[in-house]
Amino acid sequence: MASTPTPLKHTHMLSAVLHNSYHRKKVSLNGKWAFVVDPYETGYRNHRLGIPHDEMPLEDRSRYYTFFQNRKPEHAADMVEYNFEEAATIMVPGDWNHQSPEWLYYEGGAWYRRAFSWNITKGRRVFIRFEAVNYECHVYLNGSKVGSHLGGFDPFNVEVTEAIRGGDNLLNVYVNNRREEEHVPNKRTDWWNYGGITRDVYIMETPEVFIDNYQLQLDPHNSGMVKGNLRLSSALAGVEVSLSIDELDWSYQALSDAEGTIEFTTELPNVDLWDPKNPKLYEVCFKALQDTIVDKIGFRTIAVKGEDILLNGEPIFLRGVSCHEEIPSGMRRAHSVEDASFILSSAMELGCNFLRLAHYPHNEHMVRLADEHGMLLWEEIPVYWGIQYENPETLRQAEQQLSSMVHRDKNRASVIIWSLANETPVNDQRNDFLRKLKHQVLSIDTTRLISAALDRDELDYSDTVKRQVRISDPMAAEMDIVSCNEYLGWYSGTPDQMEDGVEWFLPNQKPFIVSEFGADALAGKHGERMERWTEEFQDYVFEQQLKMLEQIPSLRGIAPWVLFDFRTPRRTLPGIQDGWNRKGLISNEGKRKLAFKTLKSYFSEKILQYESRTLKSGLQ
Ligand code: GCB
Repeated sequence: MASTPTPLKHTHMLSAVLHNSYHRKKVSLNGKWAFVVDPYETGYRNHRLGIPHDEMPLEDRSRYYTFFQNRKPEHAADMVEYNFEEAATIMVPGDWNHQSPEWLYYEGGAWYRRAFSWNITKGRRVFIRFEAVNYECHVYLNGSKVGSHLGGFDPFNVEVTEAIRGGDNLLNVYVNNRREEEHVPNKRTDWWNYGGITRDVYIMETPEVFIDNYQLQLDPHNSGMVKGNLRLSSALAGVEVSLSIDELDWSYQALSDAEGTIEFTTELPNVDLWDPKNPKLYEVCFKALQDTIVDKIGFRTIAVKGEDILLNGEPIFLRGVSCHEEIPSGMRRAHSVEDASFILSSAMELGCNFLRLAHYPHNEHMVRLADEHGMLLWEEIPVYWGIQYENPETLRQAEQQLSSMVHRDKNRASVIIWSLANETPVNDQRNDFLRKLKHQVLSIDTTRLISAALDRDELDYSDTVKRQVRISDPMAAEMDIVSCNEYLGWYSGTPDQMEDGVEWFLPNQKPFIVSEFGADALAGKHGERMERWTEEFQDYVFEQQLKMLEQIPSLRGIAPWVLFDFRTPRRTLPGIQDGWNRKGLISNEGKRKLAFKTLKSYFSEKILQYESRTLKSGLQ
């Protein structure tokens, strides 16, 4: 009897946030792991029942083998049909697709295994942290299940205090990147679905009670004041918690309440404010019981007033670009500090002060670097196109991804916008879905702006009338910044049709950002400016767009699509696309296309324009 695998619904919610694990002491598990590709999920599901081994009734489990048991034949006649010792190896972190030509388009299940040794320290708790695994992940330590996770771009922690042994340990990780309708994103995206353990993995030790989560940010509504909160890992009352910034000679103490939390608003005098020209970070030390953790935090405010976006009270223009987390020349996911720095420096070369990290949470390295280099960020989750807005499981997954992104980055000065979604169809269920997401962000962080990349409509027009574009999405009214992806001159008409101008109908009294516009061009393909796919056509689109956008009084930023050409199996045009989206300003081989220069000079003009408007405080 053939068995159809049941879709997986279960996943444990992993409770510890372990905020700022970035600066916790840790032991890296990066490196070479054994790797077994398992397209039929043989090592994971019972082949007759089709259900995962760890969901089978206990009495049945021993009858069937699974790869996490790490069995070895004891006698020559024993039958064990897997062998990690003889298996292929793979580098962690790193998507599997680029690591062997056979795995280039692989989507499905795979097993990872690595051995490590450990010294147990009494009274310490131990966690394994995965910065990201795409998409479904089950973790087994020494043959026992210790956790699981769904979601391709958000970090999670698995507590292994009980399961870890002094001496040798074996860690098995099952990963499946099969696309599913109920996932976030679902089956249809315009980017390649890299699989595997794509970001760092490490072990962290904490005291029995540790500082699990905190936030310290300037109060956007009270100048000179800082808002803070901190949560211990246990609901312990009366624990003395202290925060200090030596450089400012500042400290704050409080006792935890019955939930193990503190919450306060207090003065933070003499702060040198963080901004793109002065990305000043302070070392902040948090202490409670045996736990001490240091973070680097920049202090700034971000707010909107009418049509302005105010950074530290001064109007700014967001000179941005959108980017994926991909190293195109390597056809791989970016995962290291060096990778993040490569992407960031390419945006800085354009003259950007703003980067839209599309379409999912990027690596923490990127956010930390942006803090150090003064780059403003838009972060988003892959609530993208037509996911299942009516499905509570889809909402749960979106909320989990959003909450872990906001928790991870809520102390980063660079992050100014949380984006809830990208190009999502307007209907009641979707509106409700986005409202729930907004509510969730606000339950964690009230110091940043909320937006979403919305669609726009075009009104009917004839050749004699100016084109008319409007945003009629009701969610626009609920955003701090109205943003939309508009592709005039590419998906909608041609660039010459923009010569007569375009009339925009936008919600009143809100800043407006164009979160995407662009055009495909194959680097090195030249021709007339009305010949599609040439650099000249792309450049013409950019020229027309920039001219048009300048006419919009509430325009406060742009993030054109996209910094680099990126891989996407949706794009099949032979000789031009061949599996790549060619809207990059930089090609997959690093060539700057004509439009790169056009955008760069627009940004230099913007710098001058804003410099003269903000002489008092200097350019943001
Ligand atoms: C969009 C999407 C982006 C696509 C882009 C395109 O609106 O947000 O993910 O890659 O258009 O090139 O069509």
